Amino acid sequence: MPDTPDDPFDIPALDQALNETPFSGRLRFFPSIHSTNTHAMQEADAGAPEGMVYFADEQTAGRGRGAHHWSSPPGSGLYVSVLLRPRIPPADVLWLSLAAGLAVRDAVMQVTSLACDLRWPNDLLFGPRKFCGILTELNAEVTRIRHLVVGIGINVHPRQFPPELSGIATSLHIETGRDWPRQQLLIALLQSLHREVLALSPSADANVARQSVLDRLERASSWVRGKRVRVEESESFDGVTEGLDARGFLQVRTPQGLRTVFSGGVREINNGRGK
Ligand code: BT5
Repeated sequence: MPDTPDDPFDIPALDQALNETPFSGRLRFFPSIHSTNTHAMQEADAGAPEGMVYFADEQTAGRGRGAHHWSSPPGSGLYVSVLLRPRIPPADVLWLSLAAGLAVRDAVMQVTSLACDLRWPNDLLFGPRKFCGILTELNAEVTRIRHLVVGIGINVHPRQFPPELSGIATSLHIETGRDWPRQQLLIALLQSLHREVLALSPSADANVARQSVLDRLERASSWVRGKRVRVEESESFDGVTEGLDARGFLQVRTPQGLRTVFSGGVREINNGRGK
């Protein structure tokens, strides 16, 4: 994209800014890579330590959930994957995934002063358009997580999107009319993520941290309550969102009763049609 600004990363300065987090000394930058998540999962399998951060200027095969693609052109976004080895049961991973969304929201607010919306579990939007997606991938036994990779893609500089995304995607530039340095966003994001992960760790008071995640999502997200949605799981259904349960799952009121969304994508319904 010719109108993308020059916005390089200064790795030593980044490292210095993160010196009070476990990410210091563990930053790996790639001018171009297939997918930072794929790479992080491979490195994790090979024994890379917790706190490794893999980020790239461009992804040639950026991935979303399932078989979805994540558009990751050079110089225009943050594409970052963080390797964690949390000592929590796999059933509790949703908390980290929800907290990652809150961490991005907090970072964007710190840097741009803009408050964005959150669509369960962790899409970040301005109005109906998404500017950040998070892909959390896991390698686990039934009771133990071997490793977890939290992959975050943020559209920072794009002025426009290809036709297939223009109706559903936005960027920080489009929302504010100016460019924001990726370096500053990445620092704020990793600091914020560190705080969230620490709060949810077994040594902290996880119940307090979980309640805080629930409370902040209730306040920040227009999707948690009172939104007419279509849930696309193995069998799709429509209803109105009715808060999160004690495990962090979205509740949807349907004519057949209250249903829990476990894995599906959630879309708003307007005039009876999914959008
Ligand atoms: C996500 O998937 O939203 C998770 C995206 C995670 C991307 C990060 S980047 C760093 C790390 N490395 C990776 O390879 N991935 C992670 P999902 O909810 O499935 O949304 C994907 C859908 O969003 C696509 O099917 C498109 O419709 C749309 N989309 C694709 N690229 C987009 C973009 N740049 N901005 C907004 N929407 C996009």
